Amino acid sequence: MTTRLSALSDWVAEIAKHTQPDNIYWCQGTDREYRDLVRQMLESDDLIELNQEHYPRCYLHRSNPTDVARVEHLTYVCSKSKQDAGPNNNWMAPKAAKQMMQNFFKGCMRGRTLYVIPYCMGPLDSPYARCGVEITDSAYVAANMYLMTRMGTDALKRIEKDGSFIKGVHSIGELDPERRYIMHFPDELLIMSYGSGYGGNALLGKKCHALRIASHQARTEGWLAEHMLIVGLENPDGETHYLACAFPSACGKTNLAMLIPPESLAGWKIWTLGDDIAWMHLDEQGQLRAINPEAGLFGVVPGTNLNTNPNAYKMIQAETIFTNVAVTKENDPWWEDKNVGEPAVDWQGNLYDPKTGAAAHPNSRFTVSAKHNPSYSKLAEAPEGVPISALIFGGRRRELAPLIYQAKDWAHGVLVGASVASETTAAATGEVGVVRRDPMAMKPFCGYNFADYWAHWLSFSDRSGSLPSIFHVNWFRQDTQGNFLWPGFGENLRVLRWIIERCEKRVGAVESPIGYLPKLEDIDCTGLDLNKDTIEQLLTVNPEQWRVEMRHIREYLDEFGERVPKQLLAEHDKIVQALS
Ligand code: GTP
Ligand code: SPV
Ligand code: MN
Repeated sequence: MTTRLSALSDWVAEIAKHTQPDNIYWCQGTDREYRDLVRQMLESDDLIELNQEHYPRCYLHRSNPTDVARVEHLTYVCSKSKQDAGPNNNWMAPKAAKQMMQNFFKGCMRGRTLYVIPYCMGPLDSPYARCGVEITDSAYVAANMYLMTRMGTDALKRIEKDGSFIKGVHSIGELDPERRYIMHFPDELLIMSYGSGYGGNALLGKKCHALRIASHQARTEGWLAEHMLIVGLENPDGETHYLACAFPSACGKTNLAMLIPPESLAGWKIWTLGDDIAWMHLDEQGQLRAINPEAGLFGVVPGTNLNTNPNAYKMIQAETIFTNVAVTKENDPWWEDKNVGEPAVDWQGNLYDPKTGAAAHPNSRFTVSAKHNPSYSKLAEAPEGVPISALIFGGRRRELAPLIYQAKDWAHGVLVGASVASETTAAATGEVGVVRRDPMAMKPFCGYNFADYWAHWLSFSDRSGSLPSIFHVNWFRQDTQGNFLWPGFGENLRVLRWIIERCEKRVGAVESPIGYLPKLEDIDCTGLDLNKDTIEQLLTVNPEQWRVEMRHIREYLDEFGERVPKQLLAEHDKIVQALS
């Protein structure tokens, strides 16, 4: 196969000439092709067959032990000027960055196959969808892109029709952490990734295209590309509200997108649209609408069990690629808090020894097509997307942030988003558990200067009078012993219900300096083992702690200098005043 689009065939030829692969293969996106890829990877030991009786068509991939997460310190946004990338990004001059990458790529595919992967982010017939082509020398990447995107012949047809596409060049290289870089060239709509085979570093349609490059495009074109899940909540009367929620990596998006209502809320139904990325546009009526650019999930495995996330647990019983989990004696995949079986061999392939730490890597992941999600929404394929009633920001904060509060208006909501802070997780290499600022959960993913990004967010109120309400949640408050105060998971629907009632103006609230809080009696806690003190604690704003927090937020905003929108600082001042 090849293409009649010369911009594409010329580019593939140019990359092939430079990287010198033995073969070139154009992915068609058929099931048969996927099975061939799997067969090859089983032969080359890139995949290990799991117990096919218990886990049909499930495989295990063990990545290089130095290559188990995103590498934020090696990820760069190479815009023309450093200021355009902003203090939130690493920056290198485009020419120097490209030169360095060209040196890495020279001859790197000798002895390997070059896969050409045309893909479409979003439903193929959606005006909001955008296409790209990833060139890679990794069969694992090709197989994952098959499960996670609309890739192959149909995407290629759309690319030929559009005449344009995002270029992504990827090689696993030597998997040497010293020769590993993830480079973005927003002005050329180009991504170059070398030296990692892992998730967000290597599946270029995901974070590199659908967030970093897309956020840059979204700014110039007037839309939003966000690190958000999209979920539909259908009440017992059959009315559905759609929410888009931004939580940092490994902070609960997949879980919330697939949650199962608790018994006390029987009659509610939850529909998943997306679990990681939302592209949102204003329609002609000024309604914000969202599509999920992805078609599959690359989700955190540890913690998934029949209590926390039964939908996900069932979804990954078949047709799933597991990366870096442990295995049992029976060759079933195993992970911490699976609550079934015992680990025999750890994620690195060694006999499991509890002294060496977790059996599954804390950032072990499953890859699975969204079609296998029992709660997958039919509207996930709707070209026009779904109308969003509320936007929710959240972080992992053991103290300070209450369970839920509502921003007073859009501009305040933008400040709430810009102020998100969260404890770091295993999703990126580096220390775990330290609080860091992660505005809109986009710290690792915004493809341009955050100051300009906040201005872009603020500008939406000039364009629509019916924007969604904005909320902030925190499922992760802890007591002094380190126990979570809130049960979380399915029980989070109790909080989401209050959010919907607020959107429908059916419930009141208590005004506080930081926003509107629920009255205690308005969060239904029937059937929860939660005493009144705890719920009070979860819904309390401590002015002393918040004054300190506001100081930290201001210091953070000041890192962006003159470029920070005055309106955002004015919102900040208002809260400081209300707290004093
Ligand atoms: P990325 O895929 O990295 O963007 O992450 P995500 O936001 O989709 O995170 P995910 O839903 O996979 O959750 C990651 C971790 O948070 C898992 O270990 C979950 O068990 C845990 N978690 C999710 N929701 C809750 C919750 O409501 N309460 C508590 N205590 N933990 C949760
Ligand atoms: C994240 O880290 O936010 C992820 C996983 O969703 S990865 O695709 O590796 O970025
Ligand atoms: Mn993510």
